[in-house]
Amino acid sequence: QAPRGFALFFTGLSGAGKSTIAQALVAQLLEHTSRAVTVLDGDEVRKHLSRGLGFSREDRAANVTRIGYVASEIVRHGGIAVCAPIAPYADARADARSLVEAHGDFIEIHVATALEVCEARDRKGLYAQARAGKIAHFTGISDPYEVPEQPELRVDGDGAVPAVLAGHILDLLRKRGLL
Ligand code: GGZ
Repeated sequence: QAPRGFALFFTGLSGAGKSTIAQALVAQLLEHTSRAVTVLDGDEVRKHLSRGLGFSREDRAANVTRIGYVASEIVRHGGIAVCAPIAPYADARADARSLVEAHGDFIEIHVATALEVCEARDRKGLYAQARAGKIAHFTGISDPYEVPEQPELRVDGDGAVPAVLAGHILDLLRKRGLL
């Protein structure tokens, strides 16, 4: 019997550490499974799957729903999908969840790094640009982030080591019988 597929859906602010934790997780995951792991990272998705979309509520919803659809196809075939968009709106996250849950498990992981920490890191200089009014609708500055109420897991990205957080996620997967 083919193993049940699942999606790991990271959500959180820009600079929260979603991609870094996702990368650490994939590395650890591949030590425990020979199943295909497909990463749908925010940046990559916007270059390909969602090219042309902006950051209005509608465009973000379209982006997140597309990610959910691709993840659902991966999960339908028994694969593992790792998604890492900001996904600031609860209703779009719920759409992605219901697409995936038709075929397997949806594990929502809120990377709850404080805005102050994300802004202090400002790895790409985007927060400074948003504060200067050069980027409109920037999540956390001039656009909302709806905090997930009941994610499967909430991790505090403030000072944590990505590999340690990834370890906690693997523990959760084991507990759920997914690994
Ligand atoms: C938020 C923005 C914006 C605005 C450009 N708001 O840290 P990054 O740079 O690499 O990740 C952010 C990425 C967000 O795209 P997502 O597809 O994850 O967003 S959503 O789920 O809401 O559709 C950031 C960059 O794009 N970026 N403009 N206005 N982040």
